[in-house]
Amino acid sequence: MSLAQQFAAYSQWRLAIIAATERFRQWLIEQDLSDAQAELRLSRLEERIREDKLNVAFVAEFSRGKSELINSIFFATYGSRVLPSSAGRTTMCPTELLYVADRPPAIDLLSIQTRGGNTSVSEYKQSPDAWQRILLDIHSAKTMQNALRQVSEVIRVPADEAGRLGFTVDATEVGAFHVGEDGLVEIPRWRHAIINFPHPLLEQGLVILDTPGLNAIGTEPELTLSLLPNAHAVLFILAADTGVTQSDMLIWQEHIASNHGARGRLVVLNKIDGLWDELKRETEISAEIARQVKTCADILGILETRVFPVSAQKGLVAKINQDADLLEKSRLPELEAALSDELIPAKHDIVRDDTQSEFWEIHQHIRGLLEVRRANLGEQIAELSDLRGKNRGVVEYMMGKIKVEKEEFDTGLQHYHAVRSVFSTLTNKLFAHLGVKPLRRLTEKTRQTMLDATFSRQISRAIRTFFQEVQADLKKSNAEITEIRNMMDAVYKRLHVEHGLKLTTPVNFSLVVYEKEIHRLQTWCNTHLNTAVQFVTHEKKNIAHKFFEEIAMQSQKIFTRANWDVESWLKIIMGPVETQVREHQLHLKRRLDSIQRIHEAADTLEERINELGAMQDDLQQQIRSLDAIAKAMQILMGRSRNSRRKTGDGKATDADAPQI
Ligand SMILES: Nc1nc2c(ncn2[C@@H]2O[C@H](COP(=O)(O)OP(=O)(O)OP(=O)(O)O)[C@@H](O)[C@H]2O)c(=O)[nH]1
Ligand SMILES: [Mg+2]
Repeated sequence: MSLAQQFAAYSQWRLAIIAATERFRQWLIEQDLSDAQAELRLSRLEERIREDKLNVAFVAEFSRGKSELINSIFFATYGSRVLPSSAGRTTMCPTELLYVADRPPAIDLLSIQTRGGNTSVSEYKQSPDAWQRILLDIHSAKTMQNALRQVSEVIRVPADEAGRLGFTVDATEVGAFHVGEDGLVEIPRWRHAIINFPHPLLEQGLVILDTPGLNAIGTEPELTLSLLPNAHAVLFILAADTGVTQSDMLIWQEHIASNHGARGRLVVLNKIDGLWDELKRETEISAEIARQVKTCADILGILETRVFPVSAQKGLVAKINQDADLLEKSRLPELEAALSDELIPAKHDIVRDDTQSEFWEIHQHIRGLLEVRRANLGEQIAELSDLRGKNRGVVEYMMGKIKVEKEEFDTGLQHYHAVRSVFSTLTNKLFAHLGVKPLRRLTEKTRQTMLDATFSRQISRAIRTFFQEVQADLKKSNAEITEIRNMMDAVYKRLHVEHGLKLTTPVNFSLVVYEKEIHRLQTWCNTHLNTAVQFVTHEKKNIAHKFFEEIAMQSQKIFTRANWDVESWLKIIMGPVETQVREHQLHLKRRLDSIQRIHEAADTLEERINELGAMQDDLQQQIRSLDAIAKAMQILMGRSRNSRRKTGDGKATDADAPQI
């Protein structure tokens, strides 16, 4: 299957998941089982799945053929080059291609001058006014090409201005910018471009990131810290005519190989058409290509199977001219197949994990609730059935027994209320360490220290202290999480043993993933920021300060997500206790009611037993419909596992949906 076909199949699957989630949401409302929280979680899940994006980044030194490769993989059907591709530096700024339906087709451009301030690209994304918009006429290839040529625009500025904007001006350093004969430095006109384009794959959530060569990647922290590590696939492109150069190696080491754990890294050896030679036999050419692939793999320290030799240019020509032989020779289809094998399973994983944590949790909670109701009803029917043929004295005895039970439970509840208050004290303590506000205060303090610093080591120390405090806060938060969990474990046990409530063990939770993310930021900081700080010039201090702003923003993002996770975990461990306590209270009240009415001869025993029997039938029916909904979702999830197996991914079955 081609990438487009696989993506379409995936999109259908995604729609089916959304439909199943929606059915579940409606059913909960109809059955009067929904609450505000479940409602919110399910509608958020639907929204997230619907709007979920899949990011593919193309990274390489300039002129390796990134833009041409994007044209050939995604835009051949337009009959010509959509992105500009030419010799020398072409793409001057990071360019995202995506589609958002409520915006017109356009290219939005952010001026390079914005680098002078402290605002990051992702913050600018929230304020559309900061961008210049050029509308795209998608029916005219010519006007589109003209508009897209903007990504290649440059301006000439004095060297100190270039420095202020974060460009390294140096005649000797690899990837640095040079002062021309006119005393000026040529720099990109734009800092970032976003192309909104109604292409079928982009409409389905694909986001393509085209990047400029080395000097631009290094100077825009957002690329290194956020866009590249978060991409679901990164294609690193080399060219057969240049081999692996020193600057290729720098990009590889700094931006791709160092991203441990990141999946979907593919290496492309482009321009293999340069090796085609009519005077050589096919086998000789293939051997030469294989030799180059091996050399690249050896130098980069990866498996040969991860290097894909292609000719982007011939692939594009072949697709436009519908020349099947040339397409095969370009080897583009092999790369496309590998790309979809990386992307689609990654996408399935994301949707499945998300569904797992929302749909299945709510399902299990409701399932548990219905089970409790069923058990309670059964118990009540058995209790009343036992009274058949018994005299008033026995009824009175039973009534007394239930009253005692109810009193005991009410006394037990006092303990539970005390626990609730400890729970809120502990969560307040937790949020005092993990909250975004305390982090902001710490950031502000660090920023001020950096501004006041006279020596580079003061800046380094401020950064080190910042990370130490952030890590310490996470550590303390983790300890508090353990304390809360242990307390809840004791509460679960007590309610289970003393009152028969069906509570097993509270789910575990930890902040380890976030600690790792902070650690990654710190590593980046040590390699980039502290080295920049080694030079004590005024500009370097400025750059250090700007980079720090980026770190501050990234940490804030990490903390915001951590807070979100903690909040939902707290609800997950507290929720079942609250529901079950409420159900048990109701159950005791109903038992007492029934027996009182029988005692007062307001109801006959048989009438009451029959009534409860009918309620039991309704409940059975409710459980059956819930199981049917869950079964349908499980089949959908299974479909994702099967398609993963097809791709040969051994981890396919490790996150199965819970058994029902
Ligand atoms: N022979 C040959 N040339 C190619 C191939 N792919 C790209 N090129 C040429 O290489 C040059 C650079 O291609 P681009 O697509 O602009 O490269 P890029 O990596 O996007 O470069 P920047 O935008 O400058 O970072 C252009 O002249 C392309 O025509 C290929 O497969 N074979
Ligand atoms: Mg380019």
